Amino acid sequence: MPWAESWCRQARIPRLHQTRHHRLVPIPTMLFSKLVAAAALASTAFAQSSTKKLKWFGINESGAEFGEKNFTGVYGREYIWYDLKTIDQFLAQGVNHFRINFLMERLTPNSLTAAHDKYYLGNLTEQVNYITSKGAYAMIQPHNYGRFLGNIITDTAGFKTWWQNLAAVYKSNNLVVFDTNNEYHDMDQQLVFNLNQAAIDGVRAAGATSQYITPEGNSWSGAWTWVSSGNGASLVNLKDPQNKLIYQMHQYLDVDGSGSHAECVSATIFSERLVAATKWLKDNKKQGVIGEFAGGVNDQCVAALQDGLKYLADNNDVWWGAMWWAAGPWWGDYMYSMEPTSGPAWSGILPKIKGYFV
Ligand SMILES: *[C@@H]1O[C@H](CO)[C@@H](O)[C@H](O)[C@H]1NC(C)=O
Ligand SMILES: *[C@@H]1O[C@H](CO)[C@@H](O)[C@H](O)[C@H]1NC(C)=O
Ligand SMILES: CC(=O)N[C@H]1CO[C@H](CO)[C@@H](O)[C@@H]1O
Repeated sequence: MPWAESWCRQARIPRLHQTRHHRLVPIPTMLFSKLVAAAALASTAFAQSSTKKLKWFGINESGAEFGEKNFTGVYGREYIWYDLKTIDQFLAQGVNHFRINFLMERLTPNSLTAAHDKYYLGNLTEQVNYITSKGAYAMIQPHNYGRFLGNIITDTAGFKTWWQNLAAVYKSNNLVVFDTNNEYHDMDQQLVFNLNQAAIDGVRAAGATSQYITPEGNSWSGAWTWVSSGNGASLVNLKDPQNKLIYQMHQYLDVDGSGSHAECVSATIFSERLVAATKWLKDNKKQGVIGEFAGGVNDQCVAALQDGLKYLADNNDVWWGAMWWAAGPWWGDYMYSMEPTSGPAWSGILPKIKGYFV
């Protein structure tokens, strides 16, 4: 069965190397007075702030990037798109943001500047339109780790063109969010900066001016290493004329932060791994989102997830939300699967975390 080989082969293996982290953008003025009021409250007392919520409750939809070493692949054999009925099931649970995984090579075969494959783009657009027609956000997420056809992308001009061409398709849809790339890693830091800046420039050059963009960092975009890896010092200098950057970081709760174990290190490991990144966001007046997080279905992980989500919500002046890893039709009994309704996390995690979101 395709799912079995797919999940061990791709989604997880890259993570084994290590960690992730990420962040975001400016606070809408509307919210500003609320935030000031909240900050005042928080400083007068360490009172309970458990009523604070996160505005983005996200799910990673994974499958269209499966078989990722087979750059072409065939729909239904190497990869799959997402069942639109499951989108409705997530919406009913309060999920309002879908991070859509796909492969760059299937969209523009052989070259960053090639024309779009009509069918792959057709499927991506069908997903995006369905999600946004329901009022939810659709995150366009090339699941490429800063690579194209297996090689680190060094052609920043070509990367800008790739983004300009794709953003043009969605430029009038305000509910689309652009994720520059999934989990850059083992790359020159300046190149990671340059690729993020090229993506931002390409999106804006396409006339997509109202959408949020989420840069990701090197080192698998880990939150816990956002500062120590050098991502913070480098990516703080990204420029967006629209001032709508939301830095995207990833955070897993297992021993090596790879998202490959069911066990969580402790009941407070999630919040602990967010402290340095939260300070970076606040110090630099940036905004962030946790674009991937997960833990196994067990009491310690549930406690850690709740503690971390409360921490994020308590700091919702800088954190927009968090996106569970993952859903998709081919995950089978994968320990983190939140696919309705058979995924272990659908019944074991979702009911226990949804209260932290708006
Ligand atoms: C890639 O996918 C195609 C289409 O399913 C298949 O025929 C081919 O054997 C695959 N190649 C590899 C190397 O897996
Ligand atoms: C999705 O991809 C399949 C396989 O290439 C294709 O037959 C179908 O027409 C595509 N759907 C859309 C909406 O483009
Ligand atoms: C934010 C998030 O969860 N991203 C994940 C989405 O799915 C891919 C796998 O297909 C992961 O590698 C990403 O980390």
